[in-house]
Amino acid sequence: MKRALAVLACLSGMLISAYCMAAATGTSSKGANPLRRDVKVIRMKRIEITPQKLAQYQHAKLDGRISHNRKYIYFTDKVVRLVVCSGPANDMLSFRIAGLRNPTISIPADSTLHVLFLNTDDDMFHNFALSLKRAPFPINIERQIWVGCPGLPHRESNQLHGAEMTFRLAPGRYTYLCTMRGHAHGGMYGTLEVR
Ligand SMILES: [Cu+2]
Repeated sequence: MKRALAVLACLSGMLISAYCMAAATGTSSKGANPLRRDVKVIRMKRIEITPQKLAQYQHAKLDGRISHNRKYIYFTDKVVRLVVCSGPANDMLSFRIAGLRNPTISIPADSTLHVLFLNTDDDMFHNFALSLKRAPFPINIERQIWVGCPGLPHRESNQLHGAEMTFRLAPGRYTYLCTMRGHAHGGMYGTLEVR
């Protein structure tokens, strides 16, 4: 009897720890989603701009420091502004930030992150989203693993579609990505570090 009780206690302990682990990694549908805990969306607004305005945004002063190898942008201010565009025609499944391809962005803890995402592509929908998941990404991205703007239409002759987003993030390592089918899988993602 004692042995049976011990086995039972051991089994229930295993079940409880398995449940706790699933909750922590967000694999349980009942557990809290860590993404909701770590990423707060303060503001999200769709905008439309003219191509003339695009050049202004793209050449706006960058407060961050670009590394010599042009792979990182390091911010020290508590207010961070990023202008993020979809890649050029010969590299559509990528982002451009301050002219860099999918750079790693590093921002301080307790900062407010303003992202202006602009779809500069002329034939594909793209979006900008944040996730706790890391590459490699599957072709179809589950809705519950990201927060960000919906897919924005490609540019028209005199109009570009964009979204202004403001986030507050817990310290950690995030991925910014495009969640359109096959895009992150094809390389449309980068790292965002909150240190
Ligand atoms: Cu995309």
